[in-house]
This record gives sequence, structure tokens and C-alpha cells, in this order.
Amino acid sequence: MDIIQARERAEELRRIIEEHNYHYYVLDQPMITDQEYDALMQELILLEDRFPELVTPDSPTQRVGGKPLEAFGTVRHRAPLLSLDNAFGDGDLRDFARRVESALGQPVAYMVEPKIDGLSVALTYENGLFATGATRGDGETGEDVTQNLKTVPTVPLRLREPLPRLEVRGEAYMSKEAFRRLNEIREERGEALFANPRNAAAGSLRQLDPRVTASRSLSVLVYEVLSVEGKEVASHAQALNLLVEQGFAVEPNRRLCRDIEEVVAFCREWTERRDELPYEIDGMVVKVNDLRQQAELGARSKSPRWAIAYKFPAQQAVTVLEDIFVRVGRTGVLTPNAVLRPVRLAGTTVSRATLHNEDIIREKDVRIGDTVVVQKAGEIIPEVVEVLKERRTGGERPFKMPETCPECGSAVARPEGEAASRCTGGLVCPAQVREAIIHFVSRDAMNIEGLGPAVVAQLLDAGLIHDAADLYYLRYDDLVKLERMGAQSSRNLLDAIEASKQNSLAQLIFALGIRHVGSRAARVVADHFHTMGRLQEADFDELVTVPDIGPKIAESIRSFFKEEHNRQVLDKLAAAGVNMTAGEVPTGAQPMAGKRFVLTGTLEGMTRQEAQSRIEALGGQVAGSVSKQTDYVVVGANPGSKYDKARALIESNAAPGLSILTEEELMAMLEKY
Ligand code: 3B8
Repeated sequence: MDIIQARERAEELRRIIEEHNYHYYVLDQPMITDQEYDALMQELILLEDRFPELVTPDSPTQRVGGKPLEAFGTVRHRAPLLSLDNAFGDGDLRDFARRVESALGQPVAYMVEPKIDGLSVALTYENGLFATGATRGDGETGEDVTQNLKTVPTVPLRLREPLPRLEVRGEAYMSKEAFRRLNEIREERGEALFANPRNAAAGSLRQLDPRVTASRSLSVLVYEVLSVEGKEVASHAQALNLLVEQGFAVEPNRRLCRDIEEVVAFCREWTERRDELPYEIDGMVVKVNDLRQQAELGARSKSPRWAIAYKFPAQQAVTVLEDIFVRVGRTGVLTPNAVLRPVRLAGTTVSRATLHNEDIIREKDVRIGDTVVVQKAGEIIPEVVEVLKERRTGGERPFKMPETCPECGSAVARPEGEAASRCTGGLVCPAQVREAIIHFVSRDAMNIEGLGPAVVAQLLDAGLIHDAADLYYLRYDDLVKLERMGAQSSRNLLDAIEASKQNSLAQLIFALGIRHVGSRAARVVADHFHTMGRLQEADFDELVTVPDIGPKIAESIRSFFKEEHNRQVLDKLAAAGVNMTAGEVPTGAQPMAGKRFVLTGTLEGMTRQEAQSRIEALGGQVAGSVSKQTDYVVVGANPGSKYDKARALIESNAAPGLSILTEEELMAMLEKY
């Protein structure tokens, strides 16, 4: 391409891009997908890089990004924070290497690392102390979010060594799990949901009140040393090691590649593995490893020549939204869901997507019959990201939230200022009853294995249960009659229900599904009150004195216990023998939850008491005698009659789940966790 052709193409691209900007930002009616837009922008950037004389001040490549909020102070970055150019396939990666290696005239080694999908921050340390933290802003000037970043646990406030000065760059993000929890809480409170972890991280970092940031489980992974005094670094690999040594969190899945083919293979590998990580990544970053070579390559106006972002293939697809139905949740919240014409998306076929709530539908102007872009991010349920309005035919129908609950016919209410619409039916709404029981038995709650949503629905339909407490009164004869419930699964289910009686008080409180009381609040009140009875008696003033329990949670706990029906359920649970007290409440992971141990004989390496506490700390239980419900009998020296009973049970096939462990085997098991 010569300069005349290049000028023509650049002018054409600018026109097209500005036109799309207008449709996107002004009309709010995009005509192309984000990927198509990126591709156009990319072409223009490369063209301007090759022919710098073509750059015009009004080129869309010169546009500044997000302006800092006035409410925050601003920080001028010492050197501009550049952004990365994108590569959309192996070909782009090889082109990048060709440019790099022909400019340097020699082979080059590359560091490749996952590209965290968060927002860039710059951290400055003076004499080893955290001094300022800023968002990227427009690259020149960012917002001063020092106070907020100080609340992020992975940001060291002090380096391991008192280096005179260190400036680093990293990515602030929210893990998938923290994002899911945050939205769960927001949904319960009727607050607007965040669309993805990235938005949630941005919203949490740019809070005027650092206490809000502190409550949001943000993390920072750092990936660049912008400048350092007091240490020498010659390569990016050394820079990352320095960061680790000084106490920063650095993404561990990096690899130093000797040539671009290794880079391509590594990028392909992570295209498959991206969902394995607890945070979202949207690609891989490829960097020339040698810092002298980086310096020699230099930068364009907005991006370095020595690095490129390999973007994973889109997890977006276009399809038709055929219908919208409404699901009723445990707290009565009505969630609109899209029925999609089935479409392949990131390796699976997708036919449902969430639409979150009425406001989001209105905001995006989603109508039944629309052609929409759906997106899947990690394990999160697919969502409708945008409507392709230019594909409308006129037959599309707007959606209206029903005025009565589709499950029970009760009125639907939407309190002023809340995003969520709720069924007011409460206990008469079968959906709410069903969802409450599904929550009660779920993993973080009473953890009753073998009791999935389908079985819960079957039990309700058969009239065998009406609330969660009824589960503890089920009999074998009730269960075997159910469809797809054989003798063995009935027995297993009864065992699991029985074992759950020994769960911690915190698990039980969480399982009750009291509004605003998540697993953390449940643990806090269990630790404070020690018994269900005392929690039930606690008045508002006493509740709000508990650390982390605000007026909203206190009020909610009060009104839960005021309800006659809830008190009856609790009485039934207590009468069935469900644990209502907190001894030593284990806090760590509970990989042995529900496992019943019996100890017999003399242990060599530890006392009985030690063995018992270690088992209990991992969620297991230690019983005094062997029964069919026992999972493990641990046999020390000179075992007693418990050993004989265990052997008899095993030999007669009466306890298929029972195994005998030596002390060594128990140790190995405990150590594994
Ligand atoms: C130079 C290097 C921008 C980036 C960079 O995980 C530059 O390195 C950049 F101008 O944005 N999101 C990373 C990530 C982002 C960048 C980077 N490295 N690992 C990321």
C-alpha cells in the first residue's frame, strides 16, 4: 500500500468509525458489534503507525478516554499509562513478532501472561511506603483513589525493603465469586445489579466512601514496574520477580517463551483454560522480555510497540429473543429471563439468558422478537448485552412486568427506589416456598446431598413436605414411592438429612434464608449468641451492637422471628434434633462436612482429643459408637469392641459406606486438607 492509498483508507476508516461512535454514544443504537468496531479501530491504528504523517488531531485514535471524576483529586502520571494494541488471532501474533524482530534485527524472547479483565491502576511507593494510587484515567491524568486502594488486601502498604521509589502498574479486579456474592446481596436488597465483574470492580474502586470499597472484596494483581530506584532489573521476568519479592500479588500463570510459536501455543492453551481461573481474563498479554529491547522499540502515541494483547475469541453471539418469562426467587424477586433461539456460544448451546430486571430491559429497550447480542463470561449465566435495533421489522413487542405473580397470583409490588419487583404472596407462593427449601439444603447452607431442586419439587408436589423442617420427618416409605428414587438413593438421602442435624449453628441460620443474612452475617451472629434461642430473643438494640450487623440486618432478623410461621418451623427443627447451638465454630474450609468418624484403640502420634479436634475443624464429626451411619472407624493399637462391630457391619454388607482406617491413613487424610 502506498501513501496515497493509505490516506484514502485512513479517511474512510475515520468516517466509518465516527459514524459508529455517533450511533453508539449519541443515538444509543449500535449498528455493529464491539468486535467489529475494535477491528476497524485496529486497522486505523496500524495504518497511522505505519504512516505517522497521516495522524490528524481529530482522528478517533486521538480521543481521550474516561475523564476523572471531579470528586476525586487527580494524579498526573509521571509517564503516560499507555494501552495495549490487540491481536485477534495467530496471524496477528506472528505479524507482531515480525514487526518486533525486524526492528531489532534478532530473535526475541517473550513473556506471556493472562490478561486480567479489570481496570488499570498505578501505585507509587516512597521509601517503601504506599504513597499514591490512581486509576488510569485518560492515560495522562487519573483519579486519586489512594484511600480506596489502601483497603484492598493485596495492595501492600509497605514493601519488604525500603526502596527509595517504586512505581508499578496493575489491574484492580473482582473475583467471579465475589461478584456473584455482591450481586446476590444487591438483588436481595432490590439494588441494581452489576453487569459483570469488571463493572463491579470499577464501581467499587470509584466510591467516594472508602468503607464501601473495603466491603467489596477487590484485589489487585500487578504486572509492570514503571520505574524503580534502588534495584536493577534487566528483563520483565526480573521485574515480576522483584514485585513478588516486595510483597505484591502477581498472576502466577506466566511463561517465558523463546519464540513466537511457543507464544501462539501458550495463548491457544489458555483460550481453552480461561474458565479455570477465579477471575475473568479476556486474553493474554505478550511482552518483549528484555527491557533494553523494549526501550529500543519504544511506543506509538497510545501504545507500546513491545507488547500486544491477544484477545480470546468472542464469547458473544447473535440470535433472536423469542420470548421473555419471569422466574420467582426465594425472596419473591421476579427475574425476567429471555428464551433464545438456540445458538452456539463458547462451546455450548445457549437457549436462555438473564435480563436481570425491568430497568435493564427498559434501558436496553429489549423487545420480544428482537435480534440480540448474547454474551457468556466465565461460568456466569449468559446475558443479553445489546439489541441490534437496525434489524427490527416492526413486529417486536415490548415486555411488561406482570402485575400478579405468575406462580401464585398474588400482587406484585415494586417499592419506590428499588430495581426489583416482588411477589407479595410470601408463604402462599409455591415458588417462594420451593426456592426457600432449595436454599435450605444447598451447599453453603445445610449441605444435604442428593436433595436437588427436582427432588424438592417432587416432595412438595407429593405433599410430603410443606417447609424445610418437614424434611427431618420424612420416612423411608415416603421416599421410595417417588419417581426415580430407588432404595439406595432413599437410604442415602435419609442419611444425609440425618447427618445435617449436626451442622453448625451458622449453617442453620444461613439456611433459614433471612433477608440480608448471608453466610458471613450468619457466622457472626452464631458466634455472638451461641444458641438459636438467644438469637430469637435478641432485640433490635442488642443485634446492632454485634460487629458487622447493621440496622437493616437487625430489622430483618427481628421480623423473621416475629413471624409465627417461622417460629413453628424452628420448633419443628429443634424437636427433630437439629443442632441449635454453637460450640467451637469451625471457620475454615469443611472438606469433611457430614463425615462421621469413630475412634478406637490407642493412637500413637496424637491424643484422641487432638484427633477429634482436627476432624471437627474440617467439618467432620466424631461419635462414640459405631452405627450404619458411620463413615470411618479409625483403629489404633489394642482396639476395643467398636472395631469388632465395624468389621461385622462390613462383612454383613450392612454398612456399604463404612471404611476402616489406620492411624497413618487418618493422618494422610487430615494432611491432604
Ligand atoms: C504496557 C504494558 C499496557 C499494559 C502493559 O492483565 C502497557 O502490560 C497493560 F502500555 O495494559 N490486564 C497485563 C495487563 C495489562 C497490561 C499489561 N499487562 N498483564 C492485564
